[in-house]
Amino acid sequence: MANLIVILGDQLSPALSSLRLATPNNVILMAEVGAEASYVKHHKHKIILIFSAMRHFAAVLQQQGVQLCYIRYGAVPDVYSMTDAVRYALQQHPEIDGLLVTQCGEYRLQQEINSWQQQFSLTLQIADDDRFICSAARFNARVRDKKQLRMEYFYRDMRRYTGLLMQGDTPEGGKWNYDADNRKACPEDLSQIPPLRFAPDAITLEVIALVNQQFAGNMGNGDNFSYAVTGKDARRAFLHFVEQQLPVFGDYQDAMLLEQPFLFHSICSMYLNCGLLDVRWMCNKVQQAYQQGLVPLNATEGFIRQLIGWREYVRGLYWLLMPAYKQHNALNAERALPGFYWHGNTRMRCMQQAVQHTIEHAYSHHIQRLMITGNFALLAGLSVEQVTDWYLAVYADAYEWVELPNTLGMALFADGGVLASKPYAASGAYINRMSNYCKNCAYNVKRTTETDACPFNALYWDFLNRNQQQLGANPRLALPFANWHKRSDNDKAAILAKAADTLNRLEQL
Ligand code: DLZ
Ligand code: SF4
Repeated sequence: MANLIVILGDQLSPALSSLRLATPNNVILMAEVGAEASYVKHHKHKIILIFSAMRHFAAVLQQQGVQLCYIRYGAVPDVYSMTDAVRYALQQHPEIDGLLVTQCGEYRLQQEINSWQQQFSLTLQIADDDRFICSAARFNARVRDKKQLRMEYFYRDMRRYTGLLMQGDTPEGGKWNYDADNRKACPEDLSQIPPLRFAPDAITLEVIALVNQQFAGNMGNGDNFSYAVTGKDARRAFLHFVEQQLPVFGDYQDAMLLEQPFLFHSICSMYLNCGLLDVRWMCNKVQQAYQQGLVPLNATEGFIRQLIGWREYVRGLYWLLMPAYKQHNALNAERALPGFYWHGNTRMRCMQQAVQHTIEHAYSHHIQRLMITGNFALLAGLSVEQVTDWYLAVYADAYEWVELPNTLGMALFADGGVLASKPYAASGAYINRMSNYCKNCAYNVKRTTETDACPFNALYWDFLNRNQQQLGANPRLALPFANWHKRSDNDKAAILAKAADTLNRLEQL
């Protein structure tokens, strides 16, 4: 059988399941297409990363002598979508009598792929994406019949399944989870150890020029792109993280410091999610570093948990619950996304920093995403659709399988508690504890109703008050609700008035 094997922009792994099935008469199709580059307004660095990594990956395939059909952005006039690209490739290769694709990471595009069988009257084979450790069948069997799908038990199962950080049946060090040791605020004089960056080569420079021109209005400046675009460089970046940053990463993984966008974070999610890194290889490297005494257990366990626990868990949930999952809006959040999510011009220092880092790097770390931009969106009741589209667009590591559960479920609680047992709502006090932003802010984090009061404070109480019906019975919110009810009527009225005023003036914050 002569298959057309379609490799997508986030499937850049030499051991991809569809490539393992390739035979010499197969043709491989890769395409930079308008539809995928613009279904949300992607950050320039995200497009550059994907296009440049695709071109580097294609160059290696070509060296290996495979038959390759590579469509560069704008090179073939009638090709706008992946479907158009397949039609074009079939015209060029009439000998093709089958289509082969590794399962895609987004429901939207998978639906388009599923239509190809009928559209082109060819057999279509979808190969499992076994770059993930937990198959859909395994995930569904694990969570079936459980009323509440919680990560912790899934994670323990994955530890046993992979044998990572296990001594026989017991977890390394006696505990499954060392998160309690991972929440330290950063001393202000602690300097980040920056991740490894790479000067763009000729291929990347060409892509930068293309993206600067064709996507001029998108977020970011292509000229300061310096991420890895090959598997080899991505592995170098990750080993640098393991040796230099990981020993400190655990302690300060939730901390935020002014003008230090990366602290000790690996930023390797963008490489892993487009296929340049392999999750099993990464976990083994981290475990080896621990066994050699180079990295403490809290950092090792915390990192491995993100990879084999959280990452696999959100992916399983996404495929289990789509397409209905995307429609959830449990807290009826409909307010328009304020402009500062795109330009970063706001006097709220925390927000300004999180958005500025995003504009500069198509990256901000998990606490900036969850507790600053996500928390603000939750408290202000910003439109679930607009917020999820924003996250999908602006982060270089964002594909819907990972972005949607993290945003809609974790940050916005729009799934009503499928993913998280309580909303991650916090006032300015949390941000003040975990960062030095508040000291450098025009607003006063200790105040709630005064002119210079931190906007997060009144919005926090307003959030609880307006969602009492949905959240009032949640045992994990009993204390905050009790604190709200203890307040005098006058206090409550003043706070709610301040919140209403804040919500009316979002663009001026
Ligand atoms: C995100 C993205 C972008 C920007 N461009 C392309 C592209 O031109 N060609 C392609 O094959 N894939 C691209 N992608 C990734 C897809 O949109 C989609 O997010 C993933 O394939 C989902 O698994
Ligand atoms: Fe953010 Fe409020 Fe702190 Fe300013 S005072 S940085 S707005 S939490």
